[in-house]
Amino acid sequence: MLRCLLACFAVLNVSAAHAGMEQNRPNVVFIYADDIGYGDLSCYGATRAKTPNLDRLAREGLRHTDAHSASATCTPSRYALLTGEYAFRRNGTGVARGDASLIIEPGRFTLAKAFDQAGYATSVVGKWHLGLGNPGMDWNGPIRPGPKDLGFDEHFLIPATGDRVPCVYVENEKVVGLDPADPIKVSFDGPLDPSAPTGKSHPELLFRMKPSHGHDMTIVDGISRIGYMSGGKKALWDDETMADVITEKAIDFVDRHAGEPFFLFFSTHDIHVPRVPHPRFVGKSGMGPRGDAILQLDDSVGRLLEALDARKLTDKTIVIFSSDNGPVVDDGYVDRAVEDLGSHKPAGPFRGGKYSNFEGGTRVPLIIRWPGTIKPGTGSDALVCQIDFLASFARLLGQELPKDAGPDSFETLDTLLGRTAEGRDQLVEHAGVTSLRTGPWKFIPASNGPAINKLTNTEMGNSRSPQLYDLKHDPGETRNLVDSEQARVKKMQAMLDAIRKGELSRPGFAR
Ligand SMILES: [Ca+2]
Repeated sequence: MLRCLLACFAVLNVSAAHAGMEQNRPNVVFIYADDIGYGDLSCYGATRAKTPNLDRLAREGLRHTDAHSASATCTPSRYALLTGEYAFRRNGTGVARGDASLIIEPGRFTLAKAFDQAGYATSVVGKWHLGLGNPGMDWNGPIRPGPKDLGFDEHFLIPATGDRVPCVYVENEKVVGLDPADPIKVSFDGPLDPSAPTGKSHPELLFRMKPSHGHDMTIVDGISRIGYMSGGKKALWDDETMADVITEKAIDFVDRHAGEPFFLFFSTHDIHVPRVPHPRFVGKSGMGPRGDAILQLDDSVGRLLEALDARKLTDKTIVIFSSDNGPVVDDGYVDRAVEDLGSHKPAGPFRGGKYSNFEGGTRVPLIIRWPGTIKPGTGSDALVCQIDFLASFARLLGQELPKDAGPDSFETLDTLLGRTAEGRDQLVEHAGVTSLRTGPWKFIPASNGPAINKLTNTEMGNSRSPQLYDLKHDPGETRNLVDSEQARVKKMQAMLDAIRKGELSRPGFAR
């Protein structure tokens, strides 16, 4: 009897240890949407846009309400997410050209590397926009260095953005479907063939979408883009199927790695411009292509969640959803985004949006689901930032950060998972200037930048005088308290200066 009890105990013990192991090595699917605003999802208060799959994720997980991307535009946000370093510390991390070389040095410790070192299968599928190759790279040869040099085993990429050439997919260092007899050339310095029609010279060829500002160079799929490309005709993507193509690639990765821990960075193109959703979504939102692209994004999320359900992976997978920056309405194409917006507020209660120093620039949705660990349907208003994923996941995976990695990435795992309500005690919000958050306070230093970006009609939060807002009582940043809070302003300016000088890096960081 005793022997039997002992044996049973041993079995229980082993399975408990195994379960613990599994909890320590969950799969991670990080869905990174593009230009989705705080107010764009029904689980964040939208009433005209319906996002049932994201609502499901929120219902089953934790919804953060003071979460931030590291910057108010794509490239710097993504740079900071992967490296744990604020983009303002590095030259060349602004919005990248379509022919930019890789902006993160090969071999550097990244978020993907943390998973890679922990023995995970790793992949990035979707929008990259961190540059590829070395300067002057030939797109017809091997496209490297790239994600493989930063900890991703495999990749399937939109190299830059939908509105920039080259309009081709790159899979594991090669342009997909490239005919060697029709080589690709890419230029951002001027036309490759002065006789080739552009959006500017031949607007009658723009059967799908016309530009509202810029975006008037090479025409692909009836849409003119930023930059010039020639050749590669068979490799050109089709905008209407882009979400389906990358969603299927993401699910294929899950399928191939269902039996081992995996990290999937699924970086959607939705809802960036040009917004050309598949015909099955067209007209369904009542808000034009921008609203229809929100529905398409939600559909991609739903299909990925279903794929996890069908493979019985839901319980051992952390799913994260967030956005790389705040929302923008007219971002360069005539797509009725402004006209059809109605009462919809893409940035929710916040002021500004993509590009802006106001909260709308970086305050984004962040939903995290981890069955068995995160209590379903919970919320957190702690101050958190995507830049902390590096240090936080390193801890979860039991990986030590190299001393010189992730200077600005603080380990905030318990906050991200809702185990504590204590958030960061300071955060830099990066747009035209660097602003500082401490608790409910937001300090925006004086700057000479324009108050309004006239092209996108965005309030930029620039002012010749410094600004201080109490977001707890004034989330819309309407009452500047600089005059009545001079001591606080001084303190926050000093702290911002110290952070910029690298004096308040994460514990243990050393150059
Ligand atoms: Ca973006």
